[in-house]
Amino acid sequence: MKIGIVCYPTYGGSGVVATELGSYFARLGHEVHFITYSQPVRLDMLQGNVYYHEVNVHDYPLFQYQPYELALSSKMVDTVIREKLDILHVHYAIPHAYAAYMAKAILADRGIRIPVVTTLHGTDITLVGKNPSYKPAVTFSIEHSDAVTAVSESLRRDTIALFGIQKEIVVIPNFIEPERYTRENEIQRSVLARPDQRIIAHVSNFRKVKRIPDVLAIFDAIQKQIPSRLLMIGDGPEREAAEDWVRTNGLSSEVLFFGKTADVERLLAHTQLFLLPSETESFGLASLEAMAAGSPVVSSNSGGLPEVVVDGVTGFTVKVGDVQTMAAKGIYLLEDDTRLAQFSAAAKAHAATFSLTKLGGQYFSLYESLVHG
Ligand code: GMT
Repeated sequence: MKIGIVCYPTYGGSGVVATELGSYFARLGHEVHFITYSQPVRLDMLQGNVYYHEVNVHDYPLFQYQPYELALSSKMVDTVIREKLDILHVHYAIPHAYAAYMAKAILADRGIRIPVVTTLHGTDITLVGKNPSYKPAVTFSIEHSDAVTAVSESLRRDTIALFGIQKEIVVIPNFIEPERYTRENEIQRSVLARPDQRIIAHVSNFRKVKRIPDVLAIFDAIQKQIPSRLLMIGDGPEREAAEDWVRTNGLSSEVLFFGKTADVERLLAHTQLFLLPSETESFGLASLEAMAAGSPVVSSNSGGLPEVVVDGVTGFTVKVGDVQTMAAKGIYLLEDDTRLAQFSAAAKAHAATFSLTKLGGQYFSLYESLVHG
């Protein structure tokens, strides 16, 4: 099959999911065409069967805002025609579903039929999409996609509640490749922590929604009772304030900031507790990745997180903002080696049920039903 994928090319979860899914289909022998404004960060262009079509928006002094959707629709039209694509899969509704609707209409005018799958990822619905200035266009383009998927049951419910969507929304959860997470790797544990310390980690884009001050408060409470190090992985607007807080509170030697790094899996391999206290999270891909690496998770219970983290089995889900309980759950996990090993094994086993082979297969069945149906 010839598949067009539209996504954000950055470190965000939706871009990662789109890139990993496309790479998987390419490995299976399908032709995968990424259409976006820069090369997706996780994309290996040398793997074969993978193509990249850059969307260029030209600056013109008349425009206060550059018309990205127009350039994207036009690039989709060109790519579908030139590469004879069978299907377009757009990740993140804004503005991709809208641009895809326009591309489809233009192509229909030229007698070309192209089915469009829209995958909703979270903030396109819960934060951005419900903004009244986007709502009619987002609602329309979701309704007019040939198929709509959401990454969790919670996001499916939110989409129906916020937009009154009538169209069926199929839940296909995010995935990992279990074989990529191994406890053996070339980063020495001694580089990260002393032998007597536990290793705690957080991975995100350091936006407000991730509640970075909660991550630090939970860690602070834990390290007062259990010697620990915190690995802060990722980058974003809240990072500077977090670094200030760490310095002011004398924790500089116990909190390590890694920024954006390609070593996430290798760092997670040493992680014994993962923290994700987000305000809202449609899925929380980072928590699934941590579990795949064998780390239990203490997260908030918002959005789709309880669909990923099994409370009391693979970690704990706690009310948003209740940092005291989150810290207490973290201490409970870290204070007992046997208990920690049990939660670690359960986390790894549960994460394996979200395999790319299984969930990629669900996406592919959906493609087939639209292309041949
Ligand atoms: O976390 C973000 O704000 C980034 C956003 C994205 O662009 O990828 O993440 C959303 O999609 C991820 C992949 O499906 C989910 O794992 C995240 O939970 C979701 N983020 C939120 O709902 C806040």
